[in-house]
Amino acid sequence: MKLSLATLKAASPSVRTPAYDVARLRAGMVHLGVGAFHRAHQAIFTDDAIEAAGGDWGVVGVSMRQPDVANALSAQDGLYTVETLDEAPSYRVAGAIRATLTLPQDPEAVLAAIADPAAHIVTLTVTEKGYCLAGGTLDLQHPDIVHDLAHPLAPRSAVGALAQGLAARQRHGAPMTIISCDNMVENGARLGRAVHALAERLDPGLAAWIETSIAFPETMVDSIVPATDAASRARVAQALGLTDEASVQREPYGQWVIEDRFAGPRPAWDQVGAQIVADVAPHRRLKLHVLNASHSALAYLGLVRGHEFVHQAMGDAQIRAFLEDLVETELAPGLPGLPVRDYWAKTAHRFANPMVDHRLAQIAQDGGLKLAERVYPVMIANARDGLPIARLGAIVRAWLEHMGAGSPDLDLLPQEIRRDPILRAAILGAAQ
Ligand code: CS2
Repeated sequence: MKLSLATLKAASPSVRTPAYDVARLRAGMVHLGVGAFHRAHQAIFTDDAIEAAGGDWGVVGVSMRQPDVANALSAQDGLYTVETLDEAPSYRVAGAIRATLTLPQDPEAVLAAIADPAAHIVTLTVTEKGYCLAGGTLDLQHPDIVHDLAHPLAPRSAVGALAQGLAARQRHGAPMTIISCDNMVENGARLGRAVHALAERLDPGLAAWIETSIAFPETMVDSIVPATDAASRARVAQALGLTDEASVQREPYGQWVIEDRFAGPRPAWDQVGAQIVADVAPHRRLKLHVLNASHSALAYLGLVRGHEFVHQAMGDAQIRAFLEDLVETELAPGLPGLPVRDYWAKTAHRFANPMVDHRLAQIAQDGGLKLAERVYPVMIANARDGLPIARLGAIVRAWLEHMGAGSPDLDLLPQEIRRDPILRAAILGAAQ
């Protein structure tokens, strides 16, 4: 039997299920990119917030390209299981996702969901490349943006869906909060500028309304969510007594820091562990440049040394020593005022969790875009301040070698890095 509203009562009593009436929950939010990270992170904060304080905060989850996840969820009435990978794994069924759509198949419905006056918030996890940015602003030459300008009612990009959804929303004028939940520097401001830039080209009146009525808070999101695999699916089925084609797995740790800049109401996220703060930047700098940067280091250094998972690469004395040196000599001095060493100690403990089979290959994807957020900003600042950058350079080199099957392909570097003699020397290894 498959998990659904009809079978939920048959789920094993050891599995936590929603303490609210899922069937009566209505949607108050839209999420673009309903992948594993959203289901394991924001949707769980939302599920907790609904349990704690009520409210019609159901989520319309949108698949941006392939219909598979949306179809699997809709066949289960939006229900899915989260497996938490602790010493003894635990399981809960989440009910926050109330409807699913696939953008290429249902563009009108996606735009209508964004325009719906009952919806107050859009959240996004579309990965770095989903923002179609170049140099921090919207790339008007990006094929998806070129497409969305020509066919605004059938957008392909998140930015296109938001601009056109807001165009429909402007008719009734209700404000909205749009929250980027991807690992990027200035994620809120950049998304805001991108949506504004596209709107400007569609209709300057729309762009002006967006400026006054739509909030784009900054965020930092954190939880390690390995791609769902057959082993996790099997454990879920065993624990639940039902099959689940949309389950996800995650580590116990989860953090969400959101800038206190909402245009309207929000779920009681602050009552269930999310931090609503005036300034996200210090939290995000720590996370991006310590956790995500060392994650990328583990991926590129670990794969070439024959490791498959993060916890294995963490057990490699040479890699571990590299990371400790990186933190001590380059990250701690490069991020003054932040508790870098303490944060790293906790992060190292999380990375070493043997229950979490997080594939290095998953982290290695999209290296060019990821390093631009995680590594280059500290590398550039350290070089400017006369601080060491050899290890940061070594991460970049390891990525270039990963891409070039052993020989670094310098053409992959952005011009400002390639042309800077100090950065270039650090990457080529001549700086030590
Ligand atoms: C990882 C992140 O895949 C990656 O590039 O570094 O997804 C990481 O697992 C999360 O940001 C943790 O919050």
